[in-house]
Amino acid sequence: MQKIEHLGIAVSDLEKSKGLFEKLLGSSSYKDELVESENVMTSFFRTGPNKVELLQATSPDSAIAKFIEKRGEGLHHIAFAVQDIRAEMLRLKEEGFTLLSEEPKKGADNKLICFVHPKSANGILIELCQDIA
Ligand code: CMX
Repeated sequence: MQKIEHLGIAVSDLEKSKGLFEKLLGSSSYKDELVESENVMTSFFRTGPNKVELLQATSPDSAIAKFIEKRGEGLHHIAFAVQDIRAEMLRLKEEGFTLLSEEPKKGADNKLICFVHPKSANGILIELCQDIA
């Protein structure tokens, strides 16, 4: 794993939280992106070499809606940058982690992504992301 690529934060009201994070980080969001396949609207901030991703559900079926219903707003996942996502997926699978998909999927911000189930990672949802060249 190369570095923490971003922290994902589940929010109920993206516009309101964008305002809050703009004040907190002292910078503006550089991108809003709808990820239809995941039923989420996202907004990204840069913090030095890392990023913060705010995620708002666009449907009651969204993992973000379920998360907020159960746990409230807050830290949702930690994403690590990887150079070769398929190799990391294989390595983690062999180490006994539970991957949420057999193949990487197209995620937000021009990335190939794969999630590791929080139940196999000390209660933390982990995302792997590889830049799409
Ligand atoms: N962190 C830690 N625990 C979590 C969690 C999270 N983010 N989300 C759910 N859980 C817990 C639940 O509380 C539940 O715990 P209990 O069994 O103790 O009650 C357990 O995990 C199971 O949760 P579930 O909602 O019943 O559902 P699943 O087993 O199907 O969980 C999950 C799958 C949580 C990994 C999935 O729903 C999820 O969050 N996927 C990621 C989706 C996502 O973030 N998409 C955005 C992508 C945007 C991008 O490109 O970056």
